[in-house]
Amino acid sequence: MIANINDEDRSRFEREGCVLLRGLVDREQAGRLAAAADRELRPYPPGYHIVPSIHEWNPVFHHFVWRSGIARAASQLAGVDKLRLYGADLFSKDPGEQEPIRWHNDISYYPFSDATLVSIWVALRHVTRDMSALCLIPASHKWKRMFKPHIPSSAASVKAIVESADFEVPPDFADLDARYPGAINIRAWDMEPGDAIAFTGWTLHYTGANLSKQDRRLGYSMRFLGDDAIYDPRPNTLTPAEYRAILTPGQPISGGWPVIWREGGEVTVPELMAAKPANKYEALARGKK
Ligand SMILES: O=C(O)CCC(=O)C(=O)O
Repeated sequence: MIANINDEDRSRFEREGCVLLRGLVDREQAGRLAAAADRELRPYPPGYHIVPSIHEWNPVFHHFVWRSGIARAASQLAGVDKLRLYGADLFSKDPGEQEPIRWHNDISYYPFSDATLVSIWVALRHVTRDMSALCLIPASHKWKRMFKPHIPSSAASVKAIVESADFEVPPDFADLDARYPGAINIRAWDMEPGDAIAFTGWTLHYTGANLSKQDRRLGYSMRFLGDDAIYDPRPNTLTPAEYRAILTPGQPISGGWPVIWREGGEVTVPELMAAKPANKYEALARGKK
């Protein structure tokens, strides 16, 4: 079950570019997702792992993304009646893992110059600030600035494309916060399984080390895209070749990423893949130890 979005959630999302949604997903469902994530992560050594598109082959994530009503919650926040699924990533940080994901905003490495873009990051387990909670800079979406992307990946090819974008490197707000307590307005929350944070594609965010000695930090981020997204095939973004062929630079997108929510209408749910595609998504997963 997905909780309803209320007016206060909506106006905070609009005002601050991020909003905490306590209990958005019920605890049992979050527990099922966490167990499925642990099973998927079993072959990986301890570390910081990103598993993109797990919903394409894992039935628990497929059901959650396509049938739980989470896309409806995103549409209520954005105030739109149609959304596409841009992507969804599982982020896992094992106990003691120090690797941060540096401050970044997501639009900088998506092929859009502007877009209604709602990410919903769901805590699948308990998380605290010391356990690599998601940290955000409220109202940074209003700056409308592209920042240098960061992908904590050993995939040299992906890093080389995305991180060579010629955008400014944002300040290390976490370091500034430690050095000048109270000077920087950072939003970060302790969260229980099923709590979620929604944020826009322009909102700066970061996660730090997981200092827990025993608990894996598990977050699941789904990215929803409005039809107003203006296609901008900059060299430092990743767009599937088959989408590139049908999208027109400078125009709102008219196809490609699948429609996941249409108010009062049906959507076509893609079939679950029989198995995880060999090698296709390994590139972003990394293990250090
Ligand atoms: O959970 C993390 O470590 C990073 C999350 C993130 O950057 C995102 O959801 O866009």
